[in-house]
Amino acid sequence: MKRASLPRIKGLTIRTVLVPMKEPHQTASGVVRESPLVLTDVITDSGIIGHSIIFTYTPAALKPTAELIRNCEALVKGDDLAPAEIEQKLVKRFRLLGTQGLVGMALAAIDMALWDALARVHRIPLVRLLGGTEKRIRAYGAVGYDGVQGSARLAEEWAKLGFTGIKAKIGYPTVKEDVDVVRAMREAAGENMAIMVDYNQCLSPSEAVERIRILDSEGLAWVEEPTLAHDYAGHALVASQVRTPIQCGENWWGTLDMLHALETHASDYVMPDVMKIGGVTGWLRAAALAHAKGFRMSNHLWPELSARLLCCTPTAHWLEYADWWNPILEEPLRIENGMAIVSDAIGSGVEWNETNVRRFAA
Ligand code: SMN
Ligand code: MG
Repeated sequence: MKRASLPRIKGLTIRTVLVPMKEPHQTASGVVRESPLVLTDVITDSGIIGHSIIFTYTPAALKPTAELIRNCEALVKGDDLAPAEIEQKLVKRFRLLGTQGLVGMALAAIDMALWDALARVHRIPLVRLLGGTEKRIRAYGAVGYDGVQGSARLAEEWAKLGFTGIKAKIGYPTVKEDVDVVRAMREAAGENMAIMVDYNQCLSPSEAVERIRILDSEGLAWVEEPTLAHDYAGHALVASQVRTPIQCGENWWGTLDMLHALETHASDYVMPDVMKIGGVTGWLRAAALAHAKGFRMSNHLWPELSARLLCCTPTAHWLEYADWWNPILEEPLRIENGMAIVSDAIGSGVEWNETNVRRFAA
C-alpha cells in the first residue's frame, strides 16, 4: 500500500502578545504581572496550520524570542511535516550555540506547532496520535506569594471550585511565616486538600534543610525547587535530609538536564516544562525516562497541551492549572471538580481567540 505523502512546511507566522493577568503572580524570585507570549503558526502546503505558545516570562525576552523563531523559518521551509526528524535537524544545527535558553524556546515553539499540525493532518486529537486516550487528570490551583490572608483567600477559592490540590509560593523572610501561610491555607481549604509549596529557588541548600525540616510536620505533598534549579547536588542534599518529597523540573533544559537530576537523586518527583524540556518531542523522552526510573511526573504551565501529554505519560501525577492564557484561547482547558477534562478536539487543543490576539498584540 503506497504511503500517503506528508504535507510540507510552507512557512511560519509569528505573533507576539502581552496577556494581562487578573492579579500579579508573585513568587520569592520575582513577579509575573502579564504573560508575554509568542504565538507560532506552522503553515503547511496542504493548508493545515499548527499552533504553539511560548511564554518568555519577561517582556524583555519577547521580541528576541519571536525573531529567533522567525529566523528558523529558512531552516525548516520545504521540509516534510515530521516533528521528530526536524527536531534532530535543528538540535544539530544549534549544537555549537547550545539549545538552552532562547534557542531552546524557539525550537520548542516549532516542535509543539509541528505536532499540532501533524495531528490535524490526521484529523485526530494529539492524545490519539501519540497512542493514548483522553483521561481526567487531577489538577491543582496556584496560590502566589500572597501572605497569610491572600494565600488563605485563594486556597478557599480553589477549594470552592472543587480542586483537591493547591500550590503556594513561599520563601518569606522567616520560616515561621512560611508555616503560618501553610496553616492558614489548610484552615481555609480543609484537611483533605493536598498542599504543595514552591520556593522558586530562593534558598541555599543549608537554609532549605533547616526550613523543610520544620515544614516536615505540615503534611505537604511536595516542596518545589527549594534551591537553584541546576544545583543538582544541592537539591540531592536537601532531598536526603528531609521527609517531605522534593519536586523539580520546570527549569530543566532538555532531557539531559533531567537525566543529570535523576542520576544525582535531586528530586523525588519531576515536573518538566513542555517548552524548556524540548516541546512535545522532549516531553515524550522525559516521560519515558520518568517511567523507566519510576518517577511520578507533573507539568509546568501550558495546561491545554500538558493535560493531553499527561494522558500519554505512564507516571502522570498532577496537572498544574493556570488560566493565565485563557483570553487568547478559543477553547481553554475545561476543569470540573478539580479534574482536567481533555476534549476530543483535533490537534493539541490550541485554537486562537483572534479577537483577543489582536487586542493584546505587542
Ligand atoms: C512559576 C513559574 C513561572 C511563573 C510563575 C510561577 C512557578 C510554578 O515556579 O511552579 O508555577
Ligand atoms: Mg515552580
